[in-house]
Amino acid sequence: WEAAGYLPFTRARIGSFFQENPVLKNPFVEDALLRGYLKRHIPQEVSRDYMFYPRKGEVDGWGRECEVNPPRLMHFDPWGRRVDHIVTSHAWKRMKDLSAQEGLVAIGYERSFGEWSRVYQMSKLYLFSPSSGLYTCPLAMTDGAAKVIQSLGVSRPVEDAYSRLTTRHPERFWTSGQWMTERQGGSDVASGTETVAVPQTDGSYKLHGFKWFTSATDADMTLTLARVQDKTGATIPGSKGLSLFYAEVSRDEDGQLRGIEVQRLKDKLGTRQMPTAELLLDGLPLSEEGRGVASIANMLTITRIHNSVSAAAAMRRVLQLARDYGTRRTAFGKLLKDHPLHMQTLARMEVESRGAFLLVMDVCRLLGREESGVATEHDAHLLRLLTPVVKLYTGKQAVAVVSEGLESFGGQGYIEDTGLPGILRDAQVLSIWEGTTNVLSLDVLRRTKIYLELAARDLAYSLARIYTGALLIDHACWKGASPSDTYAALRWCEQDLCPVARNQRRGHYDSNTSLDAALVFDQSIQ
Ligand code: UCC
Ligand code: FAD
Repeated sequence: WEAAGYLPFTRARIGSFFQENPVLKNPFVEDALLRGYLKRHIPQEVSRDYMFYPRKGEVDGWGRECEVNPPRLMHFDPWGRRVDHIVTSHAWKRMKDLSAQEGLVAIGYERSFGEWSRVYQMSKLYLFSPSSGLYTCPLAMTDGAAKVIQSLGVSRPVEDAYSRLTTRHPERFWTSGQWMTERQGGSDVASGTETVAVPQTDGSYKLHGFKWFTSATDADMTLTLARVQDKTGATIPGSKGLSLFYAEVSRDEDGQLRGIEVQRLKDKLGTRQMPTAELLLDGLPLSEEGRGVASIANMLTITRIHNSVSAAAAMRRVLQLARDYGTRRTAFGKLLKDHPLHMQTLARMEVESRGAFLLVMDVCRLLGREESGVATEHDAHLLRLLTPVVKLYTGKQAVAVVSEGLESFGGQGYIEDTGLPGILRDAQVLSIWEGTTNVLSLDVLRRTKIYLELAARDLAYSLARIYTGALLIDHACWKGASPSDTYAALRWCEQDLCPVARNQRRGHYDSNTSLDAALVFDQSIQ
């Protein structure tokens, strides 16, 4: 530099070193466990890269565009008419077309791979999810709506809707919303739902209410809950009074939304790629009266499984980037990958990610068995029990693993336009929507017929950890397994597998209610 007549770091010169960015290689090829799992369970000819990872590279760019060009709400047109138009990016619309073409919902209903169809579908979604710009959210609800319609019977007025939700033709493809949450409560839907359904003379209903969270609000239709009014205007309180309704989101000749007003879009920590709105609405009937929660439960099963797929996928994505970065970044004279402590950190994340993947895929396997009519009674119970378990466990794991993952990039992990912070922001919602950790733990508790409320969360974690340990061991015993599969199983089993037994031994469930409350509300300092 000096011989050439100038020094680094003078004036506008910023030195000669630039860190190479982490490179996302082919996520299918890079994922040894996914490939091993597919090789083991799905016939060889389907375990091909092109069948699982649609339009590599191109999709990543669209996902990023969804993040930097988020949806916005246009309340009025230039001439002052109320239009409530949610403007989305080109990339978001392309995701919709691609999703139809790739059959990301359709595969589950075509069932070309028999009982393994759900594993095939969810493997594709697992690869698509981290690049999808959150398009997996409307796909989850679309899949859930198709499942509800199928379970209630595909007849008018929802026959056409069902064929649109499950088509591979982009021009016919519809997405669905899932509007359950109102201001009084999203967990306690039975007490929180104020929306009323007023019967009309033609047999339809007008819904009047306020939906507090409605995601991917650019959907073509929705399923929602309301209380039917009798002739006196009275409704039945609680769960028994709730019915499920189908509503198409359409516009009249003047371009105005029929029966829906968009109050505003939510200003969110993450998931900014997709709109989440507050709505006033009206619609059409679908379920028999009083069976609203039970009818929409099929949707919850599907969306909770999708949630878990996204959680496992987020962990895998951050790990793939972190391990590539480890081969490019030098600290204290050697590459990060040559620092044993750094490798231990990534290995711990890897074990969590492998466990999450196997747990998610096992639930998909059970779903596929149930849907293709080969499930035993035991399989059906296991599916019902493990659905909340996998959702609550992977939702929490995703936040922990992704957060650790960001740290593995040092300061760059905190820098917005690397795209890394968005992975953490988006992971944070996975434990909140579709049932919070506590609410799902209580659901698990009810399934196991144990009545110790304070143990609910620890019990759910214990089930997740023990069952996942068994899956890791089972996979390690497969004749095609690698030494890493065995090592991952050992590492998992060395951890605390059963927090509920430990805490019960220590008496933590005996009389803690008042002590917990005193601790939380502690004001004792003088
Ligand atoms: O958050 C939302 C969308 C976010 C965007 C989509 C993301 C998808 C992933 C994307 C990845 C990127 S939508 C809002 C989600 N909201 C919830 O999850 C609500 C959480 N609350 C619960 O889960 C509650 O447990 C309730 C509301 C389901 C039930 O509470 P209740 O009032 O105490 O009711 P019961 O008594 O527990 O259940 C009523 C009936 C019973 O059937 P019957 O009457 O035959 O005895 C239950 O067995 O419903 C049945 N049931 C179920 N059946 C309840 N839960 C289930 C279930 N999970 N599966 C089967
Ligand atoms: P609350 O029910 O008030 O819960 C508050 C806290 O209390 C939580 O920590 C919970 O675990 C705890 N808690 C509640 N009950 C119990 C109990 N019995 N025991 C112990 N702890 C308990 N909803 C939709 O219907 N459609 C959507 O499209 C949709 N999109 C969303 C998008 C985003 C980005 C977000 C953040 C939310 C969305 N939701 C949607 C709403 C979501 O499903 C609810 O926020 C969620 O179910 C929790 O309900 P809540 O907000 O009323 O919280």
